[in-house]
Amino acid sequence: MSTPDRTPTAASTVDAVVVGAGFAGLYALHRLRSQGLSVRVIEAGSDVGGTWYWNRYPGARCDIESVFYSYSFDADLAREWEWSERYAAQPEILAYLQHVADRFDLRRDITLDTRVVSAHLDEGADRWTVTTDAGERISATYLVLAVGLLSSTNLPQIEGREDFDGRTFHTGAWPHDPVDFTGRRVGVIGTGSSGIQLIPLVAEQAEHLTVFQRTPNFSLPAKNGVPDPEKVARLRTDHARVKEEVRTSSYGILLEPPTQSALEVPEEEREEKYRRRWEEGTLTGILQAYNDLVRNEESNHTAAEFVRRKIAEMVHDPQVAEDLMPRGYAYGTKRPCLDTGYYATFNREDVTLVNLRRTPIERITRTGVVVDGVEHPLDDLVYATGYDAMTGPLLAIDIRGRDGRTLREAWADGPHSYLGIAVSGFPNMFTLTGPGSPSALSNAVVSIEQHVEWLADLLAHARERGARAIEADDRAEKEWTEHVQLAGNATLYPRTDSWYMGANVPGKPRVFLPYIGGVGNYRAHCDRIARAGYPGLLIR
Ligand code: N01
Repeated sequence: MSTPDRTPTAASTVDAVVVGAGFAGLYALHRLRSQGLSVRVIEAGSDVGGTWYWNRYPGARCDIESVFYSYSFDADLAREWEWSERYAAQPEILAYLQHVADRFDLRRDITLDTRVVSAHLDEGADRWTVTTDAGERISATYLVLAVGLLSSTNLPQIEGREDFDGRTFHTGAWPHDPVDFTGRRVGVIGTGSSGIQLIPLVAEQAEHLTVFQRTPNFSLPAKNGVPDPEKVARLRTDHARVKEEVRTSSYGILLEPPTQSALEVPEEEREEKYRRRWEEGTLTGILQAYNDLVRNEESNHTAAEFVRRKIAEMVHDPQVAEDLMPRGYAYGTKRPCLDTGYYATFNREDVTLVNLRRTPIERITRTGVVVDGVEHPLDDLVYATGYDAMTGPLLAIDIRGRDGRTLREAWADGPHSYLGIAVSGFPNMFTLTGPGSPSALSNAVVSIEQHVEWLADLLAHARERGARAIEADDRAEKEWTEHVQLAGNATLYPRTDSWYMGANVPGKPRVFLPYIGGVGNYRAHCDRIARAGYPGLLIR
């Protein structure tokens, strides 16, 4: 592991700079290096792990079963590593990524504690000059952006935010030392996946917890426990086949694809299926019970009603239950959540739910949060307010391509890309699981492996031909970007304000960011393109 030299230097030269050492960056390093490329990974954190390095809030865990939320590129790695839980908690996932870094001797090419501030194209040479906050300049043929989908934290613009005198936290940048909430009055703003995971644990410790909820979310119980022994055994004995099934599925997980509409079956049968899926405790179990839940409002309503009835069963106070029920948007169009004891937390005497749908936060003061003229006194305030998703981490870097055009300018009306990985005007730059790829609508690890492997093959193809530059063709990019929007528009997603639509960040263009065509279909499409010699890319 190298430590950054903070004095400016002459540019060092490598084949590829990879930005980020999370799931994507680590695998990109391993794969590209094994093809003989010289690679430098630059990582802002003090260790590898990406999302799982930063998100240390109480309750942080994955919501895709860990046996599948793991790399599949190495059968031995998959066989050796034993997950202790069905949904592993953050420390265990971080330990896994540290293990991967050590096992594949990755650390020697990773520079930690260092942020990439800019990447400028040298047009004549088709190379990137990457500058870090340590003052280092690196000249690279390829710029591989593995910056994560949800890594630019979003703080709400609430009057008085800076005035608060107590401790403040954001779930996505949690302190490394454990935070003790014992005896404290804690406020949490936000009830997305992060808030829903954190709230039950903070409630157990705090003297009093106040939850400020703007939009209630749909959450299912995780039914966490030990990993399913059958799935573990199958992975051990039949790794290749399981891997193939996962990779060709819709979401990158093992789940029988639904064949019926929710409206095709009698109500009792539908209820029974939802009940079984609820008991199974998976993120997409209910959403994938029928084939039209994200397309047909009436079908969706049946699932939404089922979850609302469950909330009513779990929450004792009818008004609190009503306040916790999502209404006015379709189930699944904000990312659903998996929780452990979330709804029951609101039965505690020491937990208050403040419904911001009735009255929004007026302001934050030195001592608390004011809603409807009433101050809720707080010692600590936790922002579980999410991220500038998908484009935020890319646009945080000063990226300049052809003619000095910035990526921010190129994406002023929303991201444009070919297959979510290449951008016209930015030759030799690649966005791993970028906007326009299935990424956020999938098991991210499966999508990461697909992008890294496809990119590695593409680079090998170009290098064999002595090509210096690879760039998305403008027309192919337009067609793909339109296709991504058309696919999104055929669903209920665009009707909802969510981070999928960029709606959580003021001023962000409203476009559907991920590609909803399905992991398996997308992979097949990318493979066809590769077999045809990469039409849609200019390789010269
Ligand atoms: O963020 P979010 P997150 N006043 O954007 C509220 C992944 N993830 O960090 O919906 C009041 O979902 C906002 O309200 P509204 C996963 O993909 C995965 O929770 O905008 N409230 C919302 O309730 C997830 O989807 C895991 O009305 C304000 C909340 O803050 C993604 O990360 C765990 C507000 C933000 O929810 C993001 O999740 C955690 C304001 N001014 C995260 N501004 C796993 O389990 C915002 N809010 C793997």
